[in-house]
Amino acid sequence: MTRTALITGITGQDGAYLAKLLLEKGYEVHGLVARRSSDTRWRLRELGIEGQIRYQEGDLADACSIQRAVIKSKPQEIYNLGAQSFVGSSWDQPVTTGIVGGLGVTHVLEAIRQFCPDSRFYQASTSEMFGLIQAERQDENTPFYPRSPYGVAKLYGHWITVNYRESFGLHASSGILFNHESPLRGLEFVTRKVTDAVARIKLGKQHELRMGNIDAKRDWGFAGDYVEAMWLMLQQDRADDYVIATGVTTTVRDMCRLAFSCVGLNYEDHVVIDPQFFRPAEVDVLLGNPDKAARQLGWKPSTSLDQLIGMMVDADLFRVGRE
Ligand code: NAP
Ligand code: G4F
Repeated sequence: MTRTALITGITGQDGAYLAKLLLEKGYEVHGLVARRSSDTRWRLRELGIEGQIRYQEGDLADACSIQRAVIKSKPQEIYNLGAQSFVGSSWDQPVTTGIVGGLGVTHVLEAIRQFCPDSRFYQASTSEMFGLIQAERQDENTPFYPRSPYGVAKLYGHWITVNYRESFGLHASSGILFNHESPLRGLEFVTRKVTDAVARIKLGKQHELRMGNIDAKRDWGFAGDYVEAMWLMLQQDRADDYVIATGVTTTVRDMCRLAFSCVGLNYEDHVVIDPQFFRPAEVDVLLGNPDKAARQLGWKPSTSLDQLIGMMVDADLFRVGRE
């Protein structure tokens, strides 16, 4: 029998890769799309799946629209990926970030509780919840210490997921995913900002790249690998929480070095440090321990940072070259 999934945030990086994965597995895929004045489906087009999705209009801030989407799609699996996901903007839009990324989770869980209690639920939690890290390598037992309105909102989303699992027996899992990137990453995030600039500088369309704290360290993986982990979590008999990471951390500086070296350039000749890109509070270092996911889900990342950045630089060279 065909399985049905509902994805919130389907127009985002992860939503697009997850939709493709589920379609390949034979799912009927419904996607929640918020009303916007401009086109948001470019990633789905890029992956050649725009016409295969059943769109449900709705907004995570609007509980009625979430209920309607759940009732209409009757999903066996619900992946809640919708959020204002850019940490930097969360200080400028703290309330929206909290309503969508925090309370919005409760809107979805309540709709499940009332209309489809047997559905399985995935919550897009984040390593940003670790913030000011309390252990050198962060795992499922590491205490949280969020450092941004985004991290605080996501922590609410994480705990309400755990709470609905424990209170009502919902099959609700939380994936604590570390940074994951791809050629479909938004241009505001640091890897894509860098690979786009590398392409522009190489092709003579830009000369310098203005950056913030390049001493920050992140555990970066490939989004295509990480959506596999989301799906695996919902195939388990028991819902649980999992850290998904590569177990390797790298400075933004070294990621820049790597990206510029892909086109034979030296990052030091082009990167300019600009205070406007520093944050009110920084997450200095993230390093995940994905052992539980390896053990229980059989999940392992398949893409190194070198391969990932190389793939992103190639895609940006191709795109910028055609502009
Ligand atoms: P993304 O590219 O920024 O996508 C965010 C998605 O959320 C978009 O589809 C956006 O729709 C949707 N959205 C925003 N506000 C909404 C609202 N009010 N109602 C309904 N949908 C709304 O993010 P991503 O990188 O794919 O990440 C997916 C999820 O994983 C997010 O929750 C993020 O916080 C979390 N996460 C990401 C990472 C990472 O490294 N990528 C790591 C850990 C956790 P529009 O296109 O209409 O704006
Ligand atoms: O790429 P970023 O903006 O990602 P950040 O803040 O780590 O958040 C991403 O990963 C989280 C998982 O840990 C997700 F939950 C979240 O939704 C998002 O996907 O910044 C990475 C690092 C930061 O330390 C930032 O200060 O890069 C540093 N950085 C230095 N210069 C910069 C810049 N970040 C951006 N965006 N732009 C810069 O110019």
